[in-house]
Amino acid sequence: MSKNEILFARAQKSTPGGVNSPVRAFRSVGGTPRFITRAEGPYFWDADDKRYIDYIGSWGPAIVGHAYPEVISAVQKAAAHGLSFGAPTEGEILMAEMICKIVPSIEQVRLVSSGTEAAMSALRLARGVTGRDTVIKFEGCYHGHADSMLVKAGSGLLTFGNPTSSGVPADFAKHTMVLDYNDSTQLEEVFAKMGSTIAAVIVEPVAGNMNLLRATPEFLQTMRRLCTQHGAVLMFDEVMSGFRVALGGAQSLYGIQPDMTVLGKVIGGGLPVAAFGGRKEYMQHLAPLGSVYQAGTLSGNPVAVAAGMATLEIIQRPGFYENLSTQTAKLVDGLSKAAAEAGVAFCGDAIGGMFGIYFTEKLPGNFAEMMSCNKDRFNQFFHAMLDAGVYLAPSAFEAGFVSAMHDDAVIAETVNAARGAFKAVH
Ligand code: HOZ
Repeated sequence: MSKNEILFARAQKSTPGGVNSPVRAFRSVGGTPRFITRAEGPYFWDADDKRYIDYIGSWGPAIVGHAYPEVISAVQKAAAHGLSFGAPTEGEILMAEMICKIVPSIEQVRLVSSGTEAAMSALRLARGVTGRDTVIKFEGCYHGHADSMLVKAGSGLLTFGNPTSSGVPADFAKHTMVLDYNDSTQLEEVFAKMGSTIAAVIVEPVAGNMNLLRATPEFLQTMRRLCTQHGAVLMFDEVMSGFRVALGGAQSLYGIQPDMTVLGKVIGGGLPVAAFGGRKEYMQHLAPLGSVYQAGTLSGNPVAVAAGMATLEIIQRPGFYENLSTQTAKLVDGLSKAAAEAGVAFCGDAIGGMFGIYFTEKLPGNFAEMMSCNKDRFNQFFHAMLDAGVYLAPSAFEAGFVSAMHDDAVIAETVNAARGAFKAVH
């Protein structure tokens, strides 16, 4: 038995499924999860000391590469001064100022510890501000695991959501309406019928949880117009796309200002920081100023904020995003050519440091098209790549992430591995 297998067997005795977050268990692709012992730059190593080129980057945060010296030293320095105070620090002000500067639609921001917490709090605020209960989300978008977001479309248009998880009361799910991503007509119809009851529309403007899927500009523009017309809060969930597809997130690429934004991943630089923010007039409704309650013992944690600030400084250096985008595009290009050489139906997409690979002929434009990609072929490819030392997200429906440390040699090694891996795909 390999050390990974031994650890997995042991982990399952004390932890449900042996993991602390389901996708890590490899259920969708089969096989044994790798237990990671260390990481550096674009690589990590498993318990058997096998090295992998890492394309999940902790599901987004590792944008500057693993164990980046400046980030590590900021963490060490902060840790030496104490781990958590439960009282405010100047570092939190600096981070809030930095976020407001980078993302102009955010006039005020509150720091929390996870994307789930950020989205849940932001939705509560939207409901508190508008005095309305209904929230619209889109099939395939993920906004963390708060009860009201674990919901799938009900049958037929204008019906409310059904829970996707046991333990979510139907009474919670009934306040969430699930519509089709990139379907502006449907959104128009819903607003025409019930616009005055909608508290918020929450969307991943670049979706990263049904693989990578771009919103059409027209879809986001329609959403912006309808929310303004009907007094609903437009909320962009940029936990994945924030500081990832561009410094200013997807909203800067599309040129659309949401009322509120949910952030996570990159702003913590690998430690738990997330945030929600937006229009000051909305944010002023939060406790202690207003009646919408939200709090957290580890919110704005000094060590996590230090890691996040160091990361935010590095990504603002000249050329950072040009390099990241170029390398990500080279990867997708190289994979596409390798697939074509092997005669495998495949395509890919890249935005900034985020990419999607699809076992199908043409780029998927909506959830249904995404779901029709060939999952078996992805799984064969995934395992062949893993054997060759390349770690892709262990699911056909997760996006991939490139770091600033994925240089030409790393990309070439990946594409070379893919040439062999595509041969395993049938
Ligand atoms: N939320 C991530 C998938 N979209 C998984 C996070 C993790 O397992 O670390």
